[in-house]
Amino acid sequence: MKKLTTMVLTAALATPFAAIAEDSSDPITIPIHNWSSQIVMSNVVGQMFEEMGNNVEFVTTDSQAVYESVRLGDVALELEVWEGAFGASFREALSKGGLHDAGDHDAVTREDWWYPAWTKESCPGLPSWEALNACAEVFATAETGSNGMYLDGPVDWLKHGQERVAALDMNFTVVNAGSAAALWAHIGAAEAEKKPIVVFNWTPNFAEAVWPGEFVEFPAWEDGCDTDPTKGPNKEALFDCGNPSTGYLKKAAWDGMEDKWPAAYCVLTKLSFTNPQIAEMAKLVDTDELEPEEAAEEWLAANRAVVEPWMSACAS
Ligand code: TMO
Repeated sequence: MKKLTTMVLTAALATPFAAIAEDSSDPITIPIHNWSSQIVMSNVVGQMFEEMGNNVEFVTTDSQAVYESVRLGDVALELEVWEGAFGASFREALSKGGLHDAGDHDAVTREDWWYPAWTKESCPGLPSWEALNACAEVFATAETGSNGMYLDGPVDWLKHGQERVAALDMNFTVVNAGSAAALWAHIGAAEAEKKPIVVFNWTPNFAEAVWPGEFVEFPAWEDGCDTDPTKGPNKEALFDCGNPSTGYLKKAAWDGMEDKWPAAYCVLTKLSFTNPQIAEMAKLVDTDELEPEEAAEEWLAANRAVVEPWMSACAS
């Protein structure tokens, strides 16, 4: 009898995969926000978890408050922590405890004021922010008077456009877009007449394949530019810097995720998407007009070789 036990144990130890305990059958709640790559990526990863036998549910949440939800375990994870937009909320939740950094994507991100290439004809000193400011009138609209109009992202992205304009004493009026789609509509409407515009944009995104353009170069980001007035050129103001030009894209996890869904957690820590992969996820929705779930199916079908190693390394 004793001998048999030993043999069984030896066989178990010899299996090629580290034996990961089974995931709970409770649904893994994945938060969804208001830009396409995040929604598609969440569906891609949700479909991978389902293939592994998990139950998954999606919940639409505010993109800043979500860090509090991850910390409390109301949602299990966050797949796109963009340094520029969400670094501050992520750091704050980290300091309170309950969530952790689950690793970086390969992608390098940038989020900032941006213009389509034709804009440079009306304002040749671009991409410098000082040149942009000297051309402010070129961007004036009926509502902004002699000030230029800058179309910022939806309010929940906390881009602090207004604070930046004030800190750098710029002749611009900041208008918040109601949705990401409103940004694309604004660029599309300007395109026919090659009207100069400046809008919030980011990379990786589908937009770079549709409209060549450049980010405005603001004073370089310094850590603390959002919390310490002495950082950046205006020693009395916050937000007087551009966003990080080589920002991170992280994954975040609830501290309880590893115990409750060890195999899914293992996949979360291993997965990492590149700039082109993320731009493609957004394109399937924003250009090809697929529903996010179908976009995720299509993306997964075309990228089995990318995702299968992560899943087999984490099989329970
Ligand atoms: C967070 N975002 C990608 C919309 O800049």
